[in-house]
Amino acid sequence: MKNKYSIFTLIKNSFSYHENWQKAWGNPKPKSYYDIVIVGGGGHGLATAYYLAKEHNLKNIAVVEKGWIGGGNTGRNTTIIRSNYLWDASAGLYDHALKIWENLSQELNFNVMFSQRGVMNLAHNQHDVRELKRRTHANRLNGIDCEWLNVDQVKEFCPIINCSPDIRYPVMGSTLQRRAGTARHDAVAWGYARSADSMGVDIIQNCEVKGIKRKGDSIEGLETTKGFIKTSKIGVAAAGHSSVIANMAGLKLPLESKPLQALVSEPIKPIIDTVVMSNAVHAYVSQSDKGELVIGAGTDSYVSYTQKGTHEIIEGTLKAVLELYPIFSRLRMLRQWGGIVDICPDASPIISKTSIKGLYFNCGWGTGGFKATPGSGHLFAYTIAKDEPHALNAPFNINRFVSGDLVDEHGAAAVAH
Ligand code: FAD
Ligand code: PYC
Repeated sequence: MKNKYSIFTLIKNSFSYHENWQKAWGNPKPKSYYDIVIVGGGGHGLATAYYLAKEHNLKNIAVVEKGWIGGGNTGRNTTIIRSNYLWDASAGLYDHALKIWENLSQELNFNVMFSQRGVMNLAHNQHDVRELKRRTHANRLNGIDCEWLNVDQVKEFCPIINCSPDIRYPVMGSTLQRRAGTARHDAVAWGYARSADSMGVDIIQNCEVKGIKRKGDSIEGLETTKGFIKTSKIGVAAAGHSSVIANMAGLKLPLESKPLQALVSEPIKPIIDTVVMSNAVHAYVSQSDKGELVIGAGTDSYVSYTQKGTHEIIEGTLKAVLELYPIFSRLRMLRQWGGIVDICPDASPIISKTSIKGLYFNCGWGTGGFKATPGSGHLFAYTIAKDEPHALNAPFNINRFVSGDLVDEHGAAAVAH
């Protein structure tokens, strides 16, 4: 494995996280007033609070989380991190995040196990080949590393892929982004939470937002299961549930919420030291540091808030995985789960002010927001603190659905569509 950190460091970090949580964070009662309340204690919300405190010197901040921090999509995703998106706006956004990932463990003094083991995107037909070659060129023009591998090079880089021309979806080449890779999902939430907490941010778990109080076009506060919290700025980072919260303020968002599922196998010795995505067959595979194969599927085709998903989707994914990697045929599944992702019509996110003064949304990441966590938190904090977008998130404003200035992204994981 090309990982800089050992499993022992991870275990040590996990223990100190739990001790710190009990001793230092506890679970504070909300104060009656905060300058800013972030809704959602996932990676995006916690990173936002961290950058608000660190870069904008704002300290009277709360993060309210209905469950436990990192228990949403942050702790449920397959941790693929890459920035090989097609359009300039997306490339700018995701590469901003990737650059922060490269130094995040050091910055937070917390091992997020960022591992630049490379991400491959396989092509299975002429259309894929053209689309992925076009993306390779577009990435390079944006200064993003990307290579095109022919079939022999695919076999050399990842020998367990079945490159026979006779299979149902033959491999015809692949892109490779070497700076891309994976990280330890919940460590990202813990690392940001610990640093935000040390700068005075209140992180309040088991605190569900039930209502948003407005006075005219301004925010007055939040109704929560722990009482009313007065505030003049609310930043929502509640993936999957953004529309529900927008409705509380009388706003409608152009989002669909759907289950996306994943699974891991029983742990085995190191067998795949990169990440392989295959958008055409909706299957992607990597191996965690514990040895489990991490396998992702496509979204369910219907909207729902059930965090599980249908077996039909998993079956289709496993058929594709077995054809591409016959060596996995006798492996058993260890566990399967789902998360709810909210998807914009153009497969790009929203990081934006709204028509309501003091209400900001960070949502619509669909199947691909984990990779964006540090960049998204950084830019959302800027937008909330300055009440205007940073140049990098300006294209991802909410008004694009009125103006028609969409960022119709083709580099989003195909599982988004
Ligand atoms: P979350 O971590 O979901 O945090 C939002 C929080 O808001 C939750 O903890 C929730 O409890 C809380 N909340 C909701 N409603 C309320 C309320 N009313 N009051 C208070 N709190 C509330 N992305 C990638 O880049 N790469 C991948 O490989 C990848 N794979 C994925 C695989 C799966 C199976 C899934 C489900 C997603 C995947 N994603 C991936 C997408 C990624 O997980 C998300 O885009 C990202 O984690 C979103 O982070 P977040 O902090 O916004 O959301
Ligand atoms: O956005 O790269 C991605 C991704 C992979 C799996 C789910 N999302």
